[in-house]
This record gives sequence, C-alpha cells and structure tokens, in this order.
Amino acid sequence: MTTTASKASKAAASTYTADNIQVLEGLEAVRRRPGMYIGSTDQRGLHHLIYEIVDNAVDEAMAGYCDKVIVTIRPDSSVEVIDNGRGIPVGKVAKTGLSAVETVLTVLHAGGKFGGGGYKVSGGLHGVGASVVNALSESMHVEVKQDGALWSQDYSRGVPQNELRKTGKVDRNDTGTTISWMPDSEMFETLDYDFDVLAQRFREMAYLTKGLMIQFIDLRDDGRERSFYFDSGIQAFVRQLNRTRTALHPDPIYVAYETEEAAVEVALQYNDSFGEVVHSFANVIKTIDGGSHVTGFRTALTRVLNDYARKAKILKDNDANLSGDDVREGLAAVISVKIGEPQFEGQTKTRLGNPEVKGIVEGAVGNALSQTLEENPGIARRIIEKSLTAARAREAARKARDLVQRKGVLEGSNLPGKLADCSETDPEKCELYIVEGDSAGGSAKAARDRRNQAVLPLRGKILNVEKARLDKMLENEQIRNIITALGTGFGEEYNAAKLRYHKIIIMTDADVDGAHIRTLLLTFFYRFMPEVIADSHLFIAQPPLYSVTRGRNTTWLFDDRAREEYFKEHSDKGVSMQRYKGLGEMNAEQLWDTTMNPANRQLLRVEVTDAELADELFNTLMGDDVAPRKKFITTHALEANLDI
Ligand code: 0RA
Repeated sequence: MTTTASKASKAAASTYTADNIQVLEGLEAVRRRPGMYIGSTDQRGLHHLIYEIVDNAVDEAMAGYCDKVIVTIRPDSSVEVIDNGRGIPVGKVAKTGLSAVETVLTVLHAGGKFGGGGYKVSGGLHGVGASVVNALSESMHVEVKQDGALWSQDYSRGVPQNELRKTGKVDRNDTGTTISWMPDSEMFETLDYDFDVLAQRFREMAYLTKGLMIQFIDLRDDGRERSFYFDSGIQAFVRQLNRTRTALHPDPIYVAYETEEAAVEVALQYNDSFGEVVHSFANVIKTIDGGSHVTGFRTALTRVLNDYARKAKILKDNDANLSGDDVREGLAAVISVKIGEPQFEGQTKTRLGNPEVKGIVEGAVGNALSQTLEENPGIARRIIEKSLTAARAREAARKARDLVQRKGVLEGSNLPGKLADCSETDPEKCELYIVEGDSAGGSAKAARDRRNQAVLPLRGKILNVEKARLDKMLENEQIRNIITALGTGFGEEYNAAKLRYHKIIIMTDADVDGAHIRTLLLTFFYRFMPEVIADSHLFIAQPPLYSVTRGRNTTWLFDDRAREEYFKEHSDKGVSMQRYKGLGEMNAEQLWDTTMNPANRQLLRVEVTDAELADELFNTLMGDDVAPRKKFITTHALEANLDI
C-alpha cells in the first residue's frame, strides 16, 4: 500500500499534503472495517457497491442532467455503470487539491457534500459514496466525457494508478460518466450477484425518478436484460400496485410539491379491496418502517376526508369521525420525499426521522387532496362511502369478536369439537395438521403420533378471505375453528405467546382443489395472522404423488420429476405404480410413513421474503380479476416449491 501511495503522490507532488495522507487513512479504514461502511461483505454488501454508484447517477438524473443509466454485470463479476449526466467535473477542487473526479473517488463522504446545501445535491444516497466502492475494489476505471474530451483514470484498491488524463475526443454534446470496478475478492465472501434482487431495486429507482431509463444487463451465464422506464413515475407505481384490483377512480391522485428544504411526491388510488398498501421512500431509499413523511400523509388524509364528508353532509352531525384505519382501507399509495439530510432511525435505519418533513407532507397532501375532492365530487363520494363501509364493518367485526369470545366462555372451552388435540402441552413440541376433508382427517387422526400431533379437519372449501369482509370471515366455521385451535386471536389482537402449536402444517391433496384450499389457507394466514408466517410456524406437508412397488419394496415419489428419474434408473419390469390423487387413498400407516413421520417427511416452510411481491401474488391468486388467478393456479398448482 505504501509503495503504490508514493507512486501516486508523485503525480501530484506539489500538492502532496496532509489531505493526501488523510485520503489513504480513510481508504485504509474502509478496508479494515468494510462492514462499517457497506453493512456486510456478503451478497448484500456486494449489491451495495452497485447501489452506491447507481445512486450517483440517479442524483444526476434528479438534478435534471441525466436520463439514462446502463448497469452491466460482466462475466468476470466486474460491473460497469454508464450514465449520460454532466460527467464528474475534471477540474481541481480547492479543498483537496485534486480533480473532482479523484476527490469523489478517493475522499470519504465526498460527492454532494461539497456541492452546497439543498436536497438536489444529496449525493451518495446510501451515504458512503463512490470512494468506498473504490477502496473495496481490486481495480476501478473511470471515464468522463466532458467539453468534447474523454478523460480516464485507473485505481487499485482505492489508490490512483495514474493521473486523470485526456485519452480521446468526443462530440461536445456527448457527456457522462462511466465507472467500472472489480470487487476485491479478498474483501467479499462472494462475487455472485442476484439478478432479481438488483432488478427489483432498479425498477423501484426508475419509478421514483420519472423519465430515467435504467437498463440492466447481466452478461453472466446465458445473459439477461431488463429495462425500466416510467414516464409517469410513482403514478405508474400506484397503477402497478392496483393492477390486479378494481380501482375506485380511473387515475391516481397525484401530489407534487417543492420547497427549498424538500421535494414531496405522493400518488394514491383507492381500490375495492380491504387492504392498505403504502410504500414510502426518502431520497429513493425505502422506509419500510415509515416515519415523519408517512405520519404527515396519514394525518392529511384523515383530516381532509372527514372535513369533506362533514361539509358534503355525507357524515351527519351525530356520526363519529372516520378513523385513520377507515380512510386507509382499499388505499394504494406511494410517498416519496427528497431532502438534504435524511435521518434514518430505528434498528434497521428504515424509518425517516426528520420532524420538519411531517408538516411539509401534511400541508402538500392536504391542499392537493382537498382541491381534487372539490373538483371531483363523484370520486370524493366513492372514497368516503368506502371509508364509511369500512367503519361499519369494523363495528360489526367488533361485535362478532365479542360474540366469539362470549361463546367460548359459555361453552367452557375455546377448542373446536372437530379438533383431535395432542396430549403434550408445550407449544414448542406441538404440531397442528390442518387437513382437507373429513376422510383425510380420519386417516390423519389414525396415523398421527397423538402425543404431539393434533389434527383439525376442514370440511370442503373455506371461503375466499381476500374477497370476504372481516365480519363475514368470522361467520365461517372453518376459519373460526382454526382461530380457536391456535388460541392466539387474530389481526391487531394476535398474541404470539398464546400460540398452541409451533408447527402448523397445511396438508392438502396433490390436485388442483388441494392447491386452491392451500392458497386460501395461505391467504388467511398472510392477511390475518402474518406473525405466524414471519415467526416461521407455517409449513406445507408434502404427500407423495406416486408409489412404485417392486416385489416387497415400495418407493414413494413426490413429484413427476422424481418419477421420471426413477424410471430412468430402473427398468419398469415387474413394477407396479400407483398414483395418489388424494390423501384419503393412503391408509394410516402409509400416511404416517410418507407425510407425517418427522423422521421421513418433507415439509416446506412458508416464507414471505418480499412483502410487495407476496402481496401481488396473493392478489393475483385471490383478487377480482379471475383470468390471472386461473392461470396461476393451473400452471403452478402441482409445483412443489411454495416458498413465496
Ligand atoms: C456535478 C458535480 C459533481 C459531480 C457530478 C456532477 C457527477 C457525479 C457523478 C457520479 C456518477 N455520475 C456522475 N455524474 C455527475 C461534483 C460533486 C458534487 O458537487 O456533487
């Protein structure tokens, strides 16, 4: 390191000062504790490098100078990011004595920070800047096109290998920056990027930066490519969220407001579902835990809808106000703020702190929304009717809940009659099999280990919970049986400590009906007991699809692929094969051996790794639009992997 450093300093000998030493110390610090700067050195950290560089280009786009970014992963795992912005300035920065290019790429926290205040030059939105990427790269190459010239410079582990020098001529109108780097394999546990994770992030960035085209090219393996461009930005995002639902008004309501301090953009559109989907961002970074911008938005929404409903006499004098929950039922919204110095709070830094943002968003949304309602009384009425229905349903659900609880007290026990419980009482050791149909339920009861395995049979199809209201849902006996068997309550009243079984295993037939019931159950848990999934309590049993018997040996095959492989390896002479369409076709011993015995069985754990994706999936499965639902169920019904 020292040798390379002195080589580099020769180039700028006259300006070799304390600043340069600081630069080297800075880069050294990054290499010593990379996790401090990019979170981790696993795949996430590797992705972080790309985000850092792309963020710079997105800043340039936000400032109005760039409309295209091309990200390429090369076969050797190096990455190239090209933008058509102004190009990092090649001139000297007084404070560092270095070119702006070299400053941005070697000085920690440079980039934006010396460009003055205001949100537009927020720079390195993830906060650490391009110099960190450089420090963690075996090699980096930068090219800048500016004022008709092409400039280039090379680095190794953050240390310049040559001066920034003119290496060619370009058209005067042709400007931009290209940065390519090879991550240092000494620093990272893996150099394997996940195409889907990156593509999802670029899609989000493109939504939040309207007019910016992000092209993503993966040259590894067979090669893949995706381009993201949204002319209408977050309005397109909201349309996408509502794609599988029925909107209550044709166009999203759009709010854009800018002050010296902040830029606010909000798009919202109601649909006829009962859920709420709100995505919030600060400086293009997702704020999963919300924060001051979301609080400001919610306050404005509740206030404006109540004011309008009173003025239009939709709410009568002695009606109670609509609650926040009421006005957010069926809401799809995207909130995006851009500010100079975002403060990210909470353990995972996913909540926006800045208190001044609340008032700015509240004011902006309040004004724009009340104007929209005044100008579109038809839309206003539809939204408020929807909120009123929500308020009434909430009241009905409260009564239904009271009723369920009272009933439990009267009957002396909360447990449903159909439940065959286990004798063990430690929830950690207990399993509940939720089984399709009474006959399969009978087999499962006979097959189980009654010490720790309980069985709850469901009769026929349970109702579609995505389309059903809370109060309707509680009227359904099958659903009530599940809730009471688990003991936790549901929705806001869910109490994890009361869960009676730490493994809840859905066991349905390996046919299309079975897949449908499984989907209904998954939807129920996802919507009303998401904690069960988040805490890894939900599983799917894997009954075999075939048995092949040769003499006295029986082999169980779990899917068609296993069957094909079996017959590739074995001749089919003297073999009899049976297909099991339903659990009921197996006797108790077979069901135990193949599907319930912890020593042999295969369970799939249900996971929701991406809430947005899962939400969309469930809507595709359960939403109003029947066609995509059918398609999904028929093409995926018998796929083994249900991890979502
Ligand atoms: C204007 C000024 C500065 C940098 C940029 C533009 C710029 C940086 C990057 C990084 C990748 N692509 C870019 N395009 C433009 C100097 C630093 C500042 O004041 O922000």
